[in-house]
Amino acid sequence: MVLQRVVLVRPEERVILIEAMPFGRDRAFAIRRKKVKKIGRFHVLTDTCLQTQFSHLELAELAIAGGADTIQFREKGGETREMIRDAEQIQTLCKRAGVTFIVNDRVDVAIASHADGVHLGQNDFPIPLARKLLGEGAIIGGSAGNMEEARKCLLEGADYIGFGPVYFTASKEDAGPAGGLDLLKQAVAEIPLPIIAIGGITRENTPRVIQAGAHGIAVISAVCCQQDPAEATQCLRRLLEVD
Ligand code: TZP
Ligand code: MG
Repeated sequence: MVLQRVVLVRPEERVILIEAMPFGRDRAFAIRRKKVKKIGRFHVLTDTCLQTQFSHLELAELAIAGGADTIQFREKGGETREMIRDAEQIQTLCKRAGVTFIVNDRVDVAIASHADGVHLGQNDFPIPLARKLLGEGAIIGGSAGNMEEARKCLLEGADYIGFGPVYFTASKEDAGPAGGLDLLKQAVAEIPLPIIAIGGITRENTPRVIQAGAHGIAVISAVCCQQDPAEATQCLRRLLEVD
C-alpha cells in the first residue's frame, strides 16, 4: 500500500514536508521539503471565447486596474506564435504592476514569455516535468475537482490548487460536477497548500467561499463577461478584503 503523509511544519518559515512512504511504515521514506510561495488571492483567467469584446491584453489591463493580483492567460486554440506575442505583452503589463502572471496549459509559452508560472489540469503537461523545465522558483498551479486529484497535485509538487468547480459553471465544458462548499472545506482542511476556489464564483457567493477557508478565488465570467471588467474586478476585490 502506498502511504502518504503531508505535514505542515514550521509554518512561520512557510515550509511543508511531504512524506511518501511507498514501502510501509518500517521502511525508509522519502521526505521532500517544499518552500511555500506567495500565491495571489484573486486570479482572473482571460477568455476570448465566451466574449469577443475584449482581447486577452485588454482583459489583463482591466483586471489589474480593478485589483486582480494574478492574471492567468488562458487561450485554448490559435497559433503558438500569436499566443507567445500575447503572453509577452501581458507579462510586461503584469511585471510593471507587480502582478503574478500565469500561463494556462502551455509550459512552452510560459517559458517563452518569462511568466511567473503555469497552471496545469489533470490531463495537461505533468507537474513534475513542468517543474524540471521551469525550475524551483516557478509557480505551478494544479487543477483538482476532488480530494484524490488534490492529493495528487500536492504530491507532484504544485504550489497551489485551483479547486472546483465549486458551483455550476458554463464556462468550461468538461468542468465536471459542482463540488459545493463542503468539499471545498475538506480540501482546505486536508491539503496544506493555498486552495483557490474556481467555478461559478460570483459576487454573491465569494464571501461564503472565503468563509469556507479558501485562500482566494479564480474567475472567468464574473470578470471577462461583464460590461465593465475593471468595475467587476473591483467589486470582487473588495469582498476579498473584508475577510
Ligand atoms: N476550471 C474549473 S471551473 C472553470 C475552470 C477553468 C471555469 C471557471 O469559469 P467561471 O466563469 O468563473 O465559472
Ligand atoms: Mg488545462
